[in-house]
Amino acid sequence: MPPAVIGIGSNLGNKIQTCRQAVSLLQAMQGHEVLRLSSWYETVPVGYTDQPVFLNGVLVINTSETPRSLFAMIKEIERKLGRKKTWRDGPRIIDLDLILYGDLILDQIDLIIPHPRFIDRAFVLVPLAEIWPDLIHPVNQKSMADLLKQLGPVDHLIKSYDPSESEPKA
Ligand code: PH2
Ligand code: MG
Ligand code: MG
Repeated sequence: MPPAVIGIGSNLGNKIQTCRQAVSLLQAMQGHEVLRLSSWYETVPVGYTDQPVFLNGVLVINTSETPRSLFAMIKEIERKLGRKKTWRDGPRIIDLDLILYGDLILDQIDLIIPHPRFIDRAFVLVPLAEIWPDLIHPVNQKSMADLLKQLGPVDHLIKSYDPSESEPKA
């Protein structure tokens, strides 16, 4: 079963609650096992900036699904949690992105793996390097720790909740 990395983000509603619900639903998918979960980070919006701060984290699961069917399952979880269509990079109640799927390289019109922008995004690289620093990027062969170093100094990103905490800090 290849390990898949899923990026989780939310910047509308009760962010921590929705992110945790997403983890529960991902955990409950048949044929999956959660291997690692990062801390949750408050992050400034990248791209379209005039919107609330995000809560971001990443999860590693073992999957027995094909990349396509895993992708369909995470889109279904987004729908269940109330995701509505807005605009590109716009605000969302939940965003689940398939970042990596083992060392698979896939380039299709609606699904590109590895996620094409994640190595430029501290809100994915910081939590991923936290839980799996020596994971190798299948295209450029660099580790997550090295990719994070390459990104340079990271600010505007605050560790907010530990994955083991059931309730948010005051
Ligand atoms: N997601 C985006 C665009 N910008 N910025 C932050 N901080 N966190 C996100 O999850 C995020 C973003 C597109 O999915
Ligand atoms: Mg996204
Ligand atoms: Mg997305």
